[in-house]
Amino acid sequence: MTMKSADTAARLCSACLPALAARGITVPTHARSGAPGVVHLGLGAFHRAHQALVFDALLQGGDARWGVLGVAMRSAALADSLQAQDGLYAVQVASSAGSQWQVGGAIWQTAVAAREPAQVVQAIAAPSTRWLTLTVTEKGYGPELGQLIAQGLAARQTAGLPGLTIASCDNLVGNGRQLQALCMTAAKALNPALADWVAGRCAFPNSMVDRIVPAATPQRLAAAREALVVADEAALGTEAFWEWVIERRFADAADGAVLAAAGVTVVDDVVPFEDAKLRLLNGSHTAMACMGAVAGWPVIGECITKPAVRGFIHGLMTQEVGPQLARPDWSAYRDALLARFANPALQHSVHQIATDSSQKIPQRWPPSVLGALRAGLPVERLAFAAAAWMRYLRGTDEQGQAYAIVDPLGGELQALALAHAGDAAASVQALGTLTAIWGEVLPRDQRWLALVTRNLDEINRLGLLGALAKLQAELDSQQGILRNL
Ligand code: CS2
Repeated sequence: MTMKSADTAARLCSACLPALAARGITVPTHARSGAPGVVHLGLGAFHRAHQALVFDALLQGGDARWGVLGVAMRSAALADSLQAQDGLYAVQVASSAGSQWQVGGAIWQTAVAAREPAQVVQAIAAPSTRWLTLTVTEKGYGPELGQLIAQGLAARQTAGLPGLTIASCDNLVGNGRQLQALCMTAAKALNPALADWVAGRCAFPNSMVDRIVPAATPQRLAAAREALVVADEAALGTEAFWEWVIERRFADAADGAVLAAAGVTVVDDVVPFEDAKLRLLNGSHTAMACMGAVAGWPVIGECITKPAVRGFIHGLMTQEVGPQLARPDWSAYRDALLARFANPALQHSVHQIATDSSQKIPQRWPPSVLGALRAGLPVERLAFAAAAWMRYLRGTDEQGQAYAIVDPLGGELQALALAHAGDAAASVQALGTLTAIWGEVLPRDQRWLALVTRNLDEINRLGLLGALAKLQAELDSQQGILRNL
């Protein structure tokens, strides 16, 4: 047998499951065929290691309504790989206690929206479908998405079928409401009676989802191959922690109890959880991503183990962001986050997190800056993070290594950053006043702009680590003065 035929033959598939179970790997034993009850848009790593495993647990418990038709929005490669593996993929869950492989079995079918849109519309309109879930990333929330969903809902209405629970699971503020607005606009444009039907029959819960799931690396695929003996092109690594908090707002009210029994937190108001997560976890992530990219630290685990960065992130969460939050246990969430960031098994690339920063920053930083300014809290670390982003946009690290700015506004932002590279004040005038990123108020706040300018100037002169040390020394001496008053 040649290497090639050995490679193509030995792929993860249903027939492999008994052998994997015998090796101590957790595998699905539930039936994995039939009509899916869930259509999921956005087949990325996050969904497969988070929600799809919750659905897998429900299926394993005997509730056959949670099989998923997984829709990749554009790229066919992953959907086709999963199809070739009978929808199966392995997840390596790593905690301080060690790591364990698990095979997820909730994805029963796949499709590609760009390649077969009619199939997606039909799936949304299928009698078995009860839920439509989404992880299409921040930039996915455009009119096209609303139109795709509205077409499926129109077919449901025509067929006299019940409404759906339509749950956005992206890192947006009020993600359910944003998706609802998008779908209502598209429904109205199709037909006003459809808009009434959607408003009356479909539910758009807000939802906070949390699990760190880095994109798979060649190392992870090699580890999967070693653990499973067969190849798995869709393998992933993640942490043990996961959290899904969802608003009690369902097309079928009984689903709340079903999800709660699987470990999902069902609440009347998701906002306190969403604020804490977007601002503490994602806000810190984007800060470390920009800092790490500039300084040449490739993964979050390396950033957070540098004492200067750990101190900075701890201070950011404790002094500037945390006191504004309504989540009652935010300081425990912060402490857990510091440990999660340091998980050495994750190898979470700073460049992956820095991708699409222009779409992520609006949820992650400006609400905290505005809240801190209103509450009289410090904003020095948030200003440092903003400055690090501006330095990041130049596309070359401090060792002179070039990297790509992957962002829908990347070309424009990089051109602005490079045009003013040596002049912090001009950079901040160009990049700190973009209302699409910072909103209406911060671009006019001279105190804020001056703080960002000072930090960018120090980064330019002293390097990222030098500027960080100087900031910390200044903050320490301010604390000292306050203590001595
Ligand atoms: C990260 C998130 O890539 C990013 O922007 O901040 O994917 C983060 O890992 C998840 O939201 C964690 O729940």
